[in-house]
Amino acid sequence: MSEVIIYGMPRSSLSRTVRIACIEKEISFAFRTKGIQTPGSSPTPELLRFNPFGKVPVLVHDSLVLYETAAICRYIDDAFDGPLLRPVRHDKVAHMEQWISVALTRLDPHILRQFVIPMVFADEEQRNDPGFATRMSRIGDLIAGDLKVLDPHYADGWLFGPRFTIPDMLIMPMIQYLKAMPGGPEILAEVPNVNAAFNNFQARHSAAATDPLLPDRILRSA
Ligand SMILES: N[C@@H](CCC(=O)N[C@@H](CS)C(=O)NCC(=O)O)C(=O)O
Repeated sequence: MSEVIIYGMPRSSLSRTVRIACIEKEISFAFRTKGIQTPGSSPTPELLRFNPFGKVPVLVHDSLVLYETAAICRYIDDAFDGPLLRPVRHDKVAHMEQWISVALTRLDPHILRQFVIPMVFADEEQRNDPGFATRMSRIGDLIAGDLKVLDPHYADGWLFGPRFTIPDMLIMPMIQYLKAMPGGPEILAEVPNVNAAFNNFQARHSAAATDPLLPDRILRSA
């Protein structure tokens, strides 16, 4: 069998999730960013060859080409020996699917698409628009509400107690971006279990090995 290749962008949260899954599964993989567009540009022909929607991450393994983060993570978990990235009991697996959906259809749009990305990429004119601060405050409130729902489920460590599973791998990288934004630490201060889980995440090898190393320049502009 050939090596797993992950195509992604260095600072893409979802690309990071699948890299974390590979590291936690203890498989060797190559992370390739060459030929992939920079954020905000049109998808490159190279990427469109693998994913007609022009998004990362993409996994290539032998003849398998796979896109969509949740599908990639499940494949990594099922196709290789190594620590399980999911719970064992069927009811818990069903709950894991629930949290994966929440992470991808609610937390990702709220935290990354509607809060972090506008904060980082807004130009001077957008920033001076009085509506900008109002929109950011409104979405900050939505995120705070989402995380309050999550918080009791992180009371025993990860979502499934001691086992670090796929939804944690989706959620924790989002929390890292949130924490780096103005207002983010205040939101996290209200959810101590999520905050403690994030501190545990940062201590993991998979987190350190995939850290987006956000430059001051980006953070200052946010
Ligand atoms: N539903 C997709 C979403 C993928 C996605 O939106 N990826 C972002 C990076 S986190 C991306 O490719 N952005 C680049 C672009 O839109 O040009 C998944 O779960 O993988």
